[in-house]
Amino acid sequence: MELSVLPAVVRLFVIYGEFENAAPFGGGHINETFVSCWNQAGTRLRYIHQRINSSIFIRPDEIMENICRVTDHIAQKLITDGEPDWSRKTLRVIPAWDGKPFARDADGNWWRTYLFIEGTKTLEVTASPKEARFLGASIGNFQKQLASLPPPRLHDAIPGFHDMEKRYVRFYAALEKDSCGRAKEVEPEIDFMRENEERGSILVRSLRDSRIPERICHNDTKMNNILIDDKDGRALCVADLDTVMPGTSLFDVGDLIRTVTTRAEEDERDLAKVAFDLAYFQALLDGYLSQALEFLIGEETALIAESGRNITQIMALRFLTDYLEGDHYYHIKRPQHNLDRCRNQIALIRSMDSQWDAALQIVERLCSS
Ligand code: ADP
Ligand code: GN1
Ligand code: MG
Repeated sequence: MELSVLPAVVRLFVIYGEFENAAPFGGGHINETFVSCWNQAGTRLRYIHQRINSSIFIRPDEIMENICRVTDHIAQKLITDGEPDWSRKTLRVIPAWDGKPFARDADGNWWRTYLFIEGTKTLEVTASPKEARFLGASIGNFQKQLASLPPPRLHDAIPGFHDMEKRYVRFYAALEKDSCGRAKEVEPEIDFMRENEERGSILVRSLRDSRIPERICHNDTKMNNILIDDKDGRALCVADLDTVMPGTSLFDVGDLIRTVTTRAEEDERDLAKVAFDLAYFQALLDGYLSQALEFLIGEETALIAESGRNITQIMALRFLTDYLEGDHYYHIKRPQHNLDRCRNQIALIRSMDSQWDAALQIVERLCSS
């Protein structure tokens, strides 16, 4: 995208002051994110602008309706609870001049704007169990806050997003087509996917059969979607709300386990570094359950360890599918980036498997205390 469009784009939104500059920001795989600086009567303020990836989110208007409902609800709760820092603890949507929570540029691209939450950072890896605990607590709290969102049901931002069975259908179609001739390079990964297919559908089957309840969840709780307060290292605000929709609490705890329990980044190529760490697992769940145990049912807690393995598997499958299809979905920075990510996730599952009984015992202990 041409950066020269930014001055016109940022002026589509209701922002007071003189626009100074704008630049790319953050490292998400899906949207394009920018930060702009404004001079507001002598004070410098910043905003986040995102070009919504409308080939992935085909109804950006519905996404923004979900996000407004969710952020307004959380803001109301924080204010009612007397939280002075409420405007940093939830994203705040800035409307466009027509009052809508999005705007379209001259080329038809969809844009949105948020207040920039100052004094925060995001993590690509966790450096201590304490950080893991904060991250877990923030998602438990997010789910708790949204448990009281009044009807109607949120829109399905991406139907079947964590539906392993549907993801396998697409994987097999990509394999059959093999449009880039890459299948022959990835036989061990394909074998892994086949071997784990049956086990992988446990979450989606449990949800479909109503053995676990539908709840509003975030669906993309990897740790760089959580803003950390520079001041005290606590998880301050849950960001990247595109995928907030009905699902199971286990999708969120599973994605946290996937990203928080290893010191390696998701695309680390040295697989010896990709290790599941029980101390971080315990701290993460201790934080999560400090908020969530009051509403989770036994059928959910029984699947917590499995959820980490499950969401790691669905990511491995999606990275591999994208690699086979020619890297259309995730932003990549090198030719085999998606394959590296897939191998990394498989390595993480193997490491989880090697410590499985200990992980189950941790969950059992935390849930009974
Ligand atoms: P993507 O969907 O591409 O992952 P995100 O919504 O996660 O995009 O945004 C990308 C990054 O921008 C985040 O990881 C975070 O670092 C930063 N970010 C997003 N929203 C804000 C905000 N309101 N204030 C400060 N930083 C933000
Ligand atoms: C994407 O948007 P981002 O980068 O936070 C993806 C997630 C994956 C993640 C893997 C809408 O998240 O599902 O877990 O990459 N989001 C979407 O890093 O597909
Ligand atoms: Mg993100």
